[in-house]
Amino acid sequence: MDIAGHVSSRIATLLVLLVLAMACDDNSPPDDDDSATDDDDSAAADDDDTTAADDDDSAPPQFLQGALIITEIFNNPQGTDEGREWFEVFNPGVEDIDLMGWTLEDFHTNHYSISESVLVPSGDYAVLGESTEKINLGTPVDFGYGLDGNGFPLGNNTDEIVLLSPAGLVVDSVAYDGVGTFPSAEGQSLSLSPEATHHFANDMGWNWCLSGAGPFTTEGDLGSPGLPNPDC
Ligand SMILES: [Ca+2]
Ligand SMILES: [Ca+2]
Ligand SMILES: [Ca+2]
Ligand SMILES: [Ca+2]
Repeated sequence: MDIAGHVSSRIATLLVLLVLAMACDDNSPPDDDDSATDDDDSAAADDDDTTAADDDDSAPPQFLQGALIITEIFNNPQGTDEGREWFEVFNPGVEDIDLMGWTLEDFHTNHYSISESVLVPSGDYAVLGESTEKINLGTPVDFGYGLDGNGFPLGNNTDEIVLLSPAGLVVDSVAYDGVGTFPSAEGQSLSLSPEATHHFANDMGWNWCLSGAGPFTTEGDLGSPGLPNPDC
């Protein structure tokens, strides 16, 4: 091929590439760079423009596993359990977390969606329990999810607490079994060892002990709702 032929061949190649470039955008489908309803970020159905309800500012925060950690469980209060159960979560991150839109589940029948704002401050705790009223005998419950049957009852021997983010991710779960390696007693909370404050470590019964802190109720129940757990 002579030089002229070579040059025209290169031009033809460039033209083909140009046409191909015009036919698609510069990133992954199915979005594009224009100002229509989609764009080049990764969030589906939103864009970078200023139209309300579809820009990037409205995307809910995304959470990773371990963004919250279940650190204490009071599944068996002295005497009747009604209105007095609770569990504690810890936020190890640098941002406060609002539990609105989060879901509590177990592996069986219970399913509870949190529909109001419940703040878990960075580096701090929140206590979720059956009641914020005096039926709980003074327990500092931050959010009441209701009583047995209409709430999130905690089995005294075997049960699970599963925390799901608004996107449906299991951020943490604990499946406890009083006849296995998890401790169990009436009137004492299950307390996670401070050295095991991690969403994997709290799956292991040997990282939990019966709390000797408190008492936190007039009945003498032992635990540390809303406060750091003592060493096991
Ligand atoms: Ca119970
Ligand atoms: Ca009881
Ligand atoms: Ca876990
Ligand atoms: Ca505690």
